[in-house]
Amino acid sequence: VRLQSESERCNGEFLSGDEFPRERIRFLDCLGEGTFGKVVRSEALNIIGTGRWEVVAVKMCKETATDTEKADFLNELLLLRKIPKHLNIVTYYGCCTRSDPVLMVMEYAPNGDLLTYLRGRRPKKSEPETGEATENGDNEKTTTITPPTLTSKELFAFSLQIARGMKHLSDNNIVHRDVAARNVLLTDRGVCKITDFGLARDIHGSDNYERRSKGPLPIRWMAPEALIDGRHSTWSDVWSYGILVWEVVTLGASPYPGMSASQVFKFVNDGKKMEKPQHCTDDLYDLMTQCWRQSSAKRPTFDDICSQLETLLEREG
Ligand code: ACK
Repeated sequence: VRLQSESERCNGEFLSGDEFPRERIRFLDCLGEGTFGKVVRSEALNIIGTGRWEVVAVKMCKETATDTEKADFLNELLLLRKIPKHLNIVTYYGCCTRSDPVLMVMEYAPNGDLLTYLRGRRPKKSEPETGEATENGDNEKTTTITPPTLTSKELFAFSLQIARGMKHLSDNNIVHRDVAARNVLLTDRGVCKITDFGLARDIHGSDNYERRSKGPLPIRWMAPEALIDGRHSTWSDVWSYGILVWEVVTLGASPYPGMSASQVFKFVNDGKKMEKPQHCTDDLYDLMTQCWRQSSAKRPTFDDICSQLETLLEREG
């Protein structure tokens, strides 16, 4: 029933001015493929009124996508197009819906997703080729460690930008439901953009969204109330945001290291929290643990989080 009413809603709304002529899109290369969709770096003629071909990202469903996956894709399209523009939310440009495949055109973020970016900035161990002589004249393998290239100030700044984007979503009654480093994009100027609104919901008029459909769940990012009875809200987004900050501080580690999904489920339900990661300041860990308060009402708002991070950043100088 849900699915039907969603696609009916789409058919009505698609007749608006953001339909973009498909022939003015040139596909370049595939940026990534998920289970049901792919994102292609493309060029679109005059999509932002410059009269030129602009580089954009085009998201589309695969032909093999299930009905639920197609519904998630259309949900993302419908939701993204009505979010008022914000620096820290990926900008939606337009769509092609009059024939298949349905395309969603959005701004291109050259640095890809934050998770991959963070992992790529980890100190690397470089080893000379086997048998290659080293400076010492021997030919044993040596290991040189490259220093980390991200400062704690930069990591705070990423966290703050994402919190600003999340505040914008909550101000507009949108629950994202999949807040994670993999769902943040990065521009060439280091600007964070929240993306992937496939699971997001407009909760106008209700405080909570109860999940009804089945699908893979981002268990390690989920608040206890979302895990136990599918209750999603801005407060459960705050919890997930705390996990995202943990990912940022650990340069993209997987939350609850060494634990299986069912162990995570039990751990979180028992009211336990991840320990302070190495190199994490007390202040930032304090912020994470506020986000992980068992009682959702006791968690900070995104507005509080922004203020705390602004103070921390000022202190960094
Ligand atoms: O790390 P990535 O290149 O960043 O791999 C994923 C992949 O597509 C699947 O989501 C990339 N991607 C998604 N949306 C965009 C976008 N708007 N700009 C640039 N890359 C994008 C993402």
